[in-house]
Amino acid sequence: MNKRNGGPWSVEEMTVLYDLKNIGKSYEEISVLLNRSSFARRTYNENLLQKKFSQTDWNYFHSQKQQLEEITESQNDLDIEKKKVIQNTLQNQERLVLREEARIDVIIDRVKTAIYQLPKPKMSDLYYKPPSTPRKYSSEHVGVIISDAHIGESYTLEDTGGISEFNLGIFKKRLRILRDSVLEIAERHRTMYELPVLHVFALGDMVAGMKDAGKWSPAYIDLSIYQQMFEGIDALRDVLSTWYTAFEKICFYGIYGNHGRIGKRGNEKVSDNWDRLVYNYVKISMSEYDRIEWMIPEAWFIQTEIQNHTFYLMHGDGIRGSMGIPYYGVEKAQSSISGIMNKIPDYTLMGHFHTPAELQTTGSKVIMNGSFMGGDMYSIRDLRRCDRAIQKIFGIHPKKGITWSYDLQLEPK
Ligand SMILES: [Mn+2]
Repeated sequence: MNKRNGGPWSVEEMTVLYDLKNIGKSYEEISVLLNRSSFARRTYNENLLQKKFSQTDWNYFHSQKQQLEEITESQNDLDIEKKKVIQNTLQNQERLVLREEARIDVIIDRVKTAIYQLPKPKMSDLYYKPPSTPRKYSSEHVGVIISDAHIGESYTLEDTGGISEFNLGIFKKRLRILRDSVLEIAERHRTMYELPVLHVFALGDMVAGMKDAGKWSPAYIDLSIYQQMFEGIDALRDVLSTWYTAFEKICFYGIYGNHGRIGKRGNEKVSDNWDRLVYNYVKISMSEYDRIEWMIPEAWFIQTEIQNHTFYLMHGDGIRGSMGIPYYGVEKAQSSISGIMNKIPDYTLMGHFHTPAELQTTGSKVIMNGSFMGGDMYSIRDLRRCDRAIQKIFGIHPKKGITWSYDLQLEPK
């Protein structure tokens, strides 16, 4: 057997040597026993054993051994303590999990109990029952905005790269669609309640304007201002006389826009305006229509009560902004107007921006009209916007104010 010789003796080797010698074994017997032992780590012969036994301070060895045993013992105690702690922790965790599960069970039980305790809904209550006799609904007024017709403006599909076109013929076609749509909407709503009064809010820019009066390009105006004016008169008389047959009363509000000004900005009074001329001409020429009320002020706005609600009407020019509809500017203008008028109008109606929109502001609502043109040279090229040709119509309830509203498409797809 080839074993490592030398190296320090283990406690076990030393102990066996000492004990066997003590009970009177010879070195020869001891060497046989040690060589066979499982912990043998060298070749034991008589000389080696004798030398080891005689040279060892056995008292010192035993005291060292005892100390070592004590240390081992306390180490074992520590390990046992650790194991106990780990075991306890695991047991605690198991208890916590169990407790949580129990809590959830209790909650589920309570919810279940609460649900069972709820009175069951009677199925009969859940069905809609139509009234046996038709319900009566209070009557409403109708409001329609006519603005931004821009009669006289003209551009072709070639001009706009196939996006949009406009001319007098297209205006007249769209006007007929507006005229008939108002009657159709009224007809639908009359199956529910009465609509005795129509409010026509003409909010300006009936005419495209004089070639030199504004920043607009004269290249896209193909009618003289005189022709624009008479086409505008003709258009308004057409729609008003038709609607006159369908409503008990018509209230006409005429607000002028910026395109109708006579001469460059600031040269004349703002009230000297081709739009206002159109409105007044229509009023005079329709004097026998005695169920039409006319409001055509010199000022650029009207504030009036309709169905117990305050309406502020304006064209909308002068509201500064960039890139299309200045929503913030509109809201700010609305709040400034409320300050001037000492009253917050329930509704502010305006045109000018050619984009239909409804904007809720503090305590008020702004309704913006579309135009007859849809996208024009300016909006398409400079604002990169092409709205559809749209005018607004809505219902006005005496208690609820504006109830419904529609965007009337003047060029249905
Ligand atoms: Mn305008």
